[in-house]
Parts: sequence; C-alpha cells; structure tokens
Amino acid sequence: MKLRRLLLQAVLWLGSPWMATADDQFHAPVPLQADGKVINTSDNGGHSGPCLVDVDQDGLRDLVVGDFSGKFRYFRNVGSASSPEYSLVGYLQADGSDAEVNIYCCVGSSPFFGDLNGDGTLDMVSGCYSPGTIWKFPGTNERDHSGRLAKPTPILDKHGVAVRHPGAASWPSLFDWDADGDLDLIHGDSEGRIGLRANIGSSTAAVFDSQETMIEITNEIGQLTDHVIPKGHAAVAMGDWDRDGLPDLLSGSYNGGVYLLRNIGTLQKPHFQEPEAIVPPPMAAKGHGLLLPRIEGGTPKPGIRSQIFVVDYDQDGWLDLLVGDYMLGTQYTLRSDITETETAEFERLALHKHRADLDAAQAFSNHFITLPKRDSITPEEFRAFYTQEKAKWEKEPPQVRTAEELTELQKDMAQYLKCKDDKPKQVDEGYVWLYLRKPPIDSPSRTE
Ligand SMILES: [Ca+2]
Ligand SMILES: [Ca+2]
Ligand SMILES: [Ca+2]
Ligand SMILES: [Ca+2]
Repeated sequence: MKLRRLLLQAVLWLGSPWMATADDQFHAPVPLQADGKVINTSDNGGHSGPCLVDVDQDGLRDLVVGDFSGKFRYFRNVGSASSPEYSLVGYLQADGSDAEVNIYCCVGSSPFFGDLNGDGTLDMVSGCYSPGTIWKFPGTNERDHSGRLAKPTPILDKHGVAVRHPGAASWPSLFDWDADGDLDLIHGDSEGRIGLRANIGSSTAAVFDSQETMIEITNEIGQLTDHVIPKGHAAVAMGDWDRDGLPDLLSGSYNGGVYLLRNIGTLQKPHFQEPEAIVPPPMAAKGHGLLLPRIEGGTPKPGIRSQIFVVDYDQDGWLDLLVGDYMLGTQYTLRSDITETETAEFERLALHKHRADLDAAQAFSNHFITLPKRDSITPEEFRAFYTQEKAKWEKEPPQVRTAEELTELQKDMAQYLKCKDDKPKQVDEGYVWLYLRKPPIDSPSRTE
C-alpha cells in the first residue's frame, strides 16, 4: 500500500493541471478586485464576461462584467488611469430596469461598447444563449453614475434579419475590420465559428451586411473548416497583438484557453493564421473544469469558458488580456490549523479523486452505450435499466478495485477536513483575470 501511495503521489505531482501556466509572454495572472475583495460572479452563477469602458465619462476606464444572470455589473474606477481601483456601483440600467440578456446555459453575458450611430455616446452590444441573438443597447446622453442605456433590440442585417450563427451562444465585438472608418461586427458562436458582418452603412448609421464572411482554417485532417476555435465557445476580440499594424483576432474557448489568430492579410482584407494558444487551457487534458476540487477560502484558480477583453491595461504599448471564467467546484472545508504542505497534499489527493471519479463515469458510459436497448422505452424504464446495469457493472472486479482505491483516498483526505463526515458543497465561480503581458524578449521596452 505504501508503494502504491508513493506512486500515486508521483503521478499527482506530474499531473497537476495547475502546473500549466500562461506562456512566458505574461506575468502570472491576478484576479481583479473591487472594494478590497476579489471579484467573483459566484452569486450569479459565475461565467464572468469582462469589458473595460469609461461608463460615466470621467476620463477613467471602468469595468463592466457580464455573468450567468445575463446582467452587467458596473464597477467604477475610483483610482487613476495608471492604477485603477474598482468600486461596485450596481447593474447597468436599460430603460428603467437592469440591462439583461437571456441566458440559461453555459455562458455569461458579453458586454462590448462602440458608438454605432456617431452621436458621441457608446452603445453596448452583448451576446446571449439560444438563440444566439446579438443585442444592442443604445447609449443615452444621461451622464449619471448608473450607466444608463436605452431599451435593447436585436442587431439586424440590411434585410431586417437577426445576425447570428447556427451555434447556441454568441459573443460580439465591434471593430473597424476593413479600415474604412466604420465599426464592423465580428461575432463568434459556441461551435467555435467566427464571422464578420461588414458595416455597409457609415460611422453615423451602422447597417450590417446580410453576407457573412467566415473565418476558415484547415484543420488537422486537412479539411477546410469554419469551426476555428478549439473546443468551441468563440468569445471573440480584436487587437493588433503583435504590433505589425494589422489587427489580429483573439478568442476565449470552452477549455479556458485564449487563442490568437494572427492577421497575415492586409489592412482592408484581413486573413488569419490558424489559432495558437497564448493562454494554454488551465486544465490538463483530462477533465473539463466541472466539479474540480476547491478549498473554501483558498486561492482562486483560472477556470474554463473564457470570455476575453483585449486592452493595453498598463498602457505600456503592448496589449494585455482580461479573461473572465467559470468553474463549478467541489468545495471542501479544511481544518483551521492546516499547514501549507498539508493543503498542497490535500489538493493533490482531491484532484486525483476528481479524475478517478471522471474516469469511472466515462468508463460506465462507454460500457452503457454498447448495451442492447429496446426501441421504445419510457423515461422510467430507461432509468430502471440504467440503475440496474450500473449496479451490475459496479460489482465487476475492476470497478470494485477502483471503489476500494477511492475509499482509501477519501480516508486520506478526511484527515485534512474540518469535519470528517462533511459532504463537499458544489459552488459556481467566475473571476476576472488580468494577464499583463511582458513585452517580447527582443523588445527594448522589456524590463524584468
Ligand atoms: Ca469612468
Ligand atoms: Ca469598417
Ligand atoms: Ca497584427
Ligand atoms: Ca500592456
């Protein structure tokens, strides 16, 4: 048993998903704070969708964060341009109530601002969940501190048809894609598609083309595909990441990574390279960030379903990233006298248990799909069949051995818990991570 435990520890050391760090181009990510606390959209189901914009037009960029409620939390910058400090004001208002989009699965609201009618006030756009309509909240001239917007309408094309991809969720961004002086609409969907709707109107009256220009890449098996973002969830943004004068495309992903598609076309006709991960997915290949072990009061860790905002946060000339995320965690409460070493040990055990649980669930579902099933079956009959087959399967020797190992693990974990019999709680989390970029090594501005 001792040998097995040693082996297990070696595996756990090597396999920790949190060992995956952002590429050397970033400093370690830090979660943004407001009013002295880390911003966490857990009370609204997580899925943070960040955006920096000067809401109250006092010359300082404020922070707007979407989440699973479909609303938009507004944090005013009460610090300075070079050293922002945020304080929660409340939800952005639209037409007398909280601005809101429809969301019931998998994503957060995704605020982005731009002046679509040239009246000098910023309008807000946001995606939502199924159908992935893109909503426009016109800006108003009421310069108070509530960030007032007018009643939302779906963004329509020149024929009055709502702009959207086939995928369930949508993420919009506004950018002058073709360098003709007006804002175009770039939008991604949950299947990883990204498309452009050119503004065929003007900078004072945006009209979006009915033709979609899709971003396409050649995938690993040589097929041309428009599903460009690995694992889908194309939460798009644009910015000249490599400072070559051509705006590049960036996107979040279901896996929590951030991808860069370098523009190798021209200013008027962008063309993109295949996506490269500039923030690697925070999870190891196994597991997708759901029900990962978390420690109550522990240090936050980047999750999945990244929604991004590209901005030169520290104004050093190099674009940085804000990354909103989601994590459904299994939260454990540890003993109050626990040491750092014990905490690390507990994290390793809990992670191993998480993976073993996932493996067991996957193994049964692999087995279950091979079973012969009747054509017509009621949901009750299906449940009974499933339960009976699972019970049978769990009595087989490999599953019995796994169950014994899990019991052993649980015993090991119990010594670190506040109450040994406590059942862990499930918690939603959603942070806003600042990935400050280090200027490239060959850049004279790099300081380390
Ligand atoms: Ca401001
Ligand atoms: Ca344009
Ligand atoms: Ca570029
Ligand atoms: Ca910067």
